[in-house]
Amino acid sequence: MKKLNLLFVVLLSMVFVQCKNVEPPKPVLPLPTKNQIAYNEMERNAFIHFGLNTFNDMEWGYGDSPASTFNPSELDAEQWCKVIKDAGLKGVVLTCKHHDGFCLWPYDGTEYSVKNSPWRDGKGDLVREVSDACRKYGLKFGVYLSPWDRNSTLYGSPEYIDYFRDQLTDLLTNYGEIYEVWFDGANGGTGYYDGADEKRSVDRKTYYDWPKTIELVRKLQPNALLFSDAGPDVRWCGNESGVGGKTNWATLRKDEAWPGWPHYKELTAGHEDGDYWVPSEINTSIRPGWFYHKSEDHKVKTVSGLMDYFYESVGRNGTALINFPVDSRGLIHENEATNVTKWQKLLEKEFAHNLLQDVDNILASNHRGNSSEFGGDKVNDADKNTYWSTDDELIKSSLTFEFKQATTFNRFLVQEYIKLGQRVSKFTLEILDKDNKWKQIASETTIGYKRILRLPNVSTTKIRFTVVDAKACPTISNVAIYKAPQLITEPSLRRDKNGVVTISVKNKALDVRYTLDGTEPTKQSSKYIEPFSLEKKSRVTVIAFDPESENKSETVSVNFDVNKRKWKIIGAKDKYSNSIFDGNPNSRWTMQVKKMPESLVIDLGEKLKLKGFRYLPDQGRHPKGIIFNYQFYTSVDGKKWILKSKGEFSNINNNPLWQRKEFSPVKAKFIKFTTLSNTVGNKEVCYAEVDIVTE
Ligand code: FUL
Repeated sequence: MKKLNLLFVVLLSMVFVQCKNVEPPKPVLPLPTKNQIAYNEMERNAFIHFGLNTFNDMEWGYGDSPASTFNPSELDAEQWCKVIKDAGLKGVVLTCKHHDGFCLWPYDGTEYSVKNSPWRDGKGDLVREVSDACRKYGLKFGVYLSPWDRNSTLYGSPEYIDYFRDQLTDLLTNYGEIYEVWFDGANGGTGYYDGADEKRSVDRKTYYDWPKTIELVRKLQPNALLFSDAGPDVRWCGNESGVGGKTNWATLRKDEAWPGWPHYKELTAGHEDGDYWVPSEINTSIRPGWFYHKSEDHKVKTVSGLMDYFYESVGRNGTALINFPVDSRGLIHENEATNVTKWQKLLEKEFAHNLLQDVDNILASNHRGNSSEFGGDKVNDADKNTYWSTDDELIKSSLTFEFKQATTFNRFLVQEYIKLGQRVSKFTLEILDKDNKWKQIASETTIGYKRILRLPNVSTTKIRFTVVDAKACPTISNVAIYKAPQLITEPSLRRDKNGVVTISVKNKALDVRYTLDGTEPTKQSSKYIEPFSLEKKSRVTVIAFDPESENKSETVSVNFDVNKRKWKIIGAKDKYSNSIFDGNPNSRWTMQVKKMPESLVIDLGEKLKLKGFRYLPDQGRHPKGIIFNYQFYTSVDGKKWILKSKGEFSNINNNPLWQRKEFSPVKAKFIKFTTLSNTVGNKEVCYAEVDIVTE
């Protein structure tokens, strides 16, 4: 009888536990706003850089390029939107005014706008055309308005702030709903400034009186998110190469970081103890430059490059903002259109089937209050508003997914229920191996809105996901696994000082074919077996074919100019000096010089007809000596020099890629590359590579 009583009490209390209303976990502050959550869910958006730079082959116009040079012949904003929509992107941010001050709408506060261009006989309004096209294609529309204005005479004075706010008011009142307002961090410096032609420095923290501008945005567009280096609503990820932090907190000690903060590298990871929710936006361009340059037509990110970008942005708790440098016709170039459409198709394939839908059992080490509301199955119910959680004190906890049959996967996706804050700081993934032992296949830090891991193919009947540490009990809303098709990464090419070309592929079993005449390689083209010597200026085009399927890599094409065998640096004794023409972007020659300017003089060993030069800065993680202001001279005898090019490598600090400068052709045997200043104002000068462009 006693035993029966006890059983009854146990059963009753079990029923009671099941029925009692278990309190949800307490939120971990700070929390996202509903607009920030909606923004996270957009996942991938488009950036458009278009303006006078497009027609003047520049990255940072000085503010003096004539408005009359803005003349797209076939501008079609609907073509942009169609490409963007087909790529699966959800929003568009347009550079309504870049640093050069030129307005893409007929703003009545300046003459420096589309109204003084031949485009649409000066009657055009590009902001109108793009915002209308966005609405037609179901895309959200956002505006980029550069705080720095290299054209305005007012820049640097208090009156400029009124001018800037007036422009902003125009954009935020006349073009419908705006989802994002983008303020660039590049601020102050040399410029045309209506003829003053001088340097105007501003205090980034105080000059703009940002709080008032923010108030204005909130009033005019209450749903718009404000982007700047450190927020207030969305932050920069600290680089322009499209790589989010593996550790990526959406939280930030914003008051320390905003506005204008030198420690911008910290923006990559955010701050675990951040007191504001400021998620990261991971912006990059689909080409090396932000604006269109014909010379970069063959440098469009490949599908595998775009895939890397996806996993390193959306897959790392960030929102992707991929830039399209609209070309001088006023269209998104076909190379971009082709690659982004393929990108979207591949993403659809990779995430076509969540294999966890076929799971037989999900075991939770604990679920909150034993309530089914917080059960392990909530991570697999396709409902973003339900989640698995544990009792408050049980932070370390796991979910085990059991399959009757061995399942092969290579992608792991996990999402936190961020309405209750970002909590997890460490998690692991294990599989049950053939000997029935747990084997760890990943150990990572943060999750946030979304985290995706790319893994080698693994086959198992049990997968264990463990939250090892978190700010409070975990709240996991979604877990998924996929088996993505194999993607063949394109080969890479380099040529050394002696003209020897090496083609590298990740997978040695691939059949690598190349051409030297610019045509697309086929399976019948020359087969790459070992490094070969390339004497003449040529374009090498390569494809890696999978011998076992119809799969092949993207096409890679590199223009190699003349051979550098005879080149000599005059006066250089440093053993690293030859790194500057070894064809290896990762080797470099760094110097501490006594004073600037510093000149690099090269004897080319023969007289050549030059029409330009190229410079690659330090490619390291913490680059040094990046040249900013330069002069480039040529000479036939090494004594009498002609100045052929001078100026700045705009935006090189944020985007340290190959720089190319062209000039009118000239015969020369010697070149002199002079550094007037580097990007940080110290006495370091570094060259990863230096090259010439011959006619
Ligand atoms: C940078 C700018 O200076 C570039 O030109 C570009 O607009 C990029 C998105 O932001 O800071």
